[in-house]
Amino acid sequence: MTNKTDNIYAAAIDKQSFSFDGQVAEVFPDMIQRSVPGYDQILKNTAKFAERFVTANSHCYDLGCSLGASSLAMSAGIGVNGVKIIGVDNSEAMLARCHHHIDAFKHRTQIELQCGDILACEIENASMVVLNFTLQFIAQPDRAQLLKKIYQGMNPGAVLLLSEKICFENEQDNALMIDLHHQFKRENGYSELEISQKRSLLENVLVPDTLVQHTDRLAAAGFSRSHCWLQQYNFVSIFAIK
Ligand code: GEK
Repeated sequence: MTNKTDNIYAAAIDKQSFSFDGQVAEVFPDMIQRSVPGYDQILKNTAKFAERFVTANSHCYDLGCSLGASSLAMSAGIGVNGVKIIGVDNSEAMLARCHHHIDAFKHRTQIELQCGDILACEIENASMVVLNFTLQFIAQPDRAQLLKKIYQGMNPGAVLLLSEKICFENEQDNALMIDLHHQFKRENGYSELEISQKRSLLENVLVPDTLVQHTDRLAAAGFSRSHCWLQQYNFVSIFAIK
């Protein structure tokens, strides 16, 4: 599988906002690796959570699956039989590539892909649900309802893995974390123009919450406990238990 370099924003562009189109899908593995601190760690540990939480004859969900990296990570960790992983994404361009990706990598657990809105998909008999960097793209008023639906479709003792870009209430701290994130991107070869164009395109598309907003929302949805198990700058991963 070739990993094409993301240079979509290297020259000045006249796009009005960001979308998960064919151009983004084509360079996605490179884009997410170079843009999201901790992404590799999150995938590695997605497998470890799957190893511990996924039960026989249950479902796993990868909501906003993009090219299926989290589905494949879950599959790598699952040691029990009769499990189906369901990957859902509403970008046709992403899902078309996801099919190829999934076929190209060995996986022993069945992976089914659904093209659709995660706000509308059914969740049932779930022992693990992954929302890796997807909730941030859902309209803020819809987030609580989505988490409630996920909670209701999970079996007792099941795990939700929620990874997100976050913001901080204190403006100085927020600016520091954004600055360190941009430095991370520069160190990964992105130019100032690429960083600033991507930042303005994502404005109003990727809307981050604070860590407290996330944990409060998880508690309101019914989760008995949740913890941030990884943080790098303004990127976190949380596990929540039903
Ligand atoms: C990974 N989890 O590599 N319904 C379905 N899909 C959606 C919706 C929606 N309402 N909104 C956005 N998406 C992946 C990375 S990327 C994160 C996830 C990023 C999809 C969107 O099409 C995209 O594929 C994905 O959510 C977010 O572990 O690009 O920062």
